[in-house]
Amino acid sequence: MASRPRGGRGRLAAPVDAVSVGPIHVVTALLVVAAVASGTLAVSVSDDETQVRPAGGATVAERLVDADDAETDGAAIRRQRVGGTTEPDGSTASVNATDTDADGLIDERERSLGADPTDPDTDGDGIPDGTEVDDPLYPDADPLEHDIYVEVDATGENRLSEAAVDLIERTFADAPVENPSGGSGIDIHVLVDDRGLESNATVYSTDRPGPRDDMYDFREDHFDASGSAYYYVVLADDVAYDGQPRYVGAGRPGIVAMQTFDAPKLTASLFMHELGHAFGLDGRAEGVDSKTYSTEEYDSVMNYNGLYDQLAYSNGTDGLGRDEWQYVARERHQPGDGG
Ligand SMILES: [Ca+2]
Ligand SMILES: [Ca+2]
Ligand SMILES: [Ca+2]
Ligand SMILES: [Ca+2]
Repeated sequence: MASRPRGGRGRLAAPVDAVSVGPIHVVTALLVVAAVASGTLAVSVSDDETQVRPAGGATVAERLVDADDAETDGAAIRRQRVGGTTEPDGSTASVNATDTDADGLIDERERSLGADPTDPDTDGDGIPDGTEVDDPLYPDADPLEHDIYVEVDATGENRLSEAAVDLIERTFADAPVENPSGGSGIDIHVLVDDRGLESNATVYSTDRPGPRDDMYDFREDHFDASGSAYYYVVLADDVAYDGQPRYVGAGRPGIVAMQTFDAPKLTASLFMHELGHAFGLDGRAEGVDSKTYSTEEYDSVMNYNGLYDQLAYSNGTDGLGRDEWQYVARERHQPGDGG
């Protein structure tokens, strides 16, 4: 995969003031943004002076993911799940064909693709070689490059703009992760699925036995790729934590609920932050969800001093020295683990 250039967007003139709320993070890894305590943000972005607010709507200038495309994507996921059986390596294989690592690809075909006949997951992304080659649930998967799949559902009028998705894709493409193909980077596939789901003011809640209003309920009801390697994201008007409106996002293993912003960079940054939690980067790790370290000391979107001002995870070259990209590539929580 060729690395793409970064977006080159400006920095926030007045970064959103994120605050720590202590032990809540240990349990919930929630994002807290004090600036939205009143329900509105008042932050200006230096490059275009856009007024930012937690919003379901988008600015006129912002191109949205096309509704027809989104519905097509959603239908595709459903079809793939319904018809989802994938014959391992097709019917043309001879009866004597050997699949040494039982990944669904015979050794001969693995060699022709450059995959490892003795490793069921050559690129270590959690998706078996045969699945990457043959399963339509994973469009554009490459058994020699790291792939991550995310299904995005949305309540009401919430949207992930193309610009936000592009920023996210570029950030992963630039990841300092080596691939068996010889290239670097992670190919993240953000598939927009359901839209216009019934909205609710308490999408993240610890009260699971209550009304069907938390992100786990949304996942149970609407996650077409459930049980696969996909991560699940639900966009909502209000990701209140037990009714507290200052929260704009929540990430737990395998799952994210978040609000969106008019400015693509803010949405993309919050997406990266909460997805980091879905990968297992949580508040028990030093510096995560806190302002303890400057961005020079801890250069990550997981740092509240870096949130909204950047997109990437740390690469181990900052003062803290923790390589979050390697964690994401090699040790992250896999949804198939039960998330
Ligand atoms: Ca094989
Ligand atoms: Ca293999
Ligand atoms: Ca793989
Ligand atoms: Ca792959």
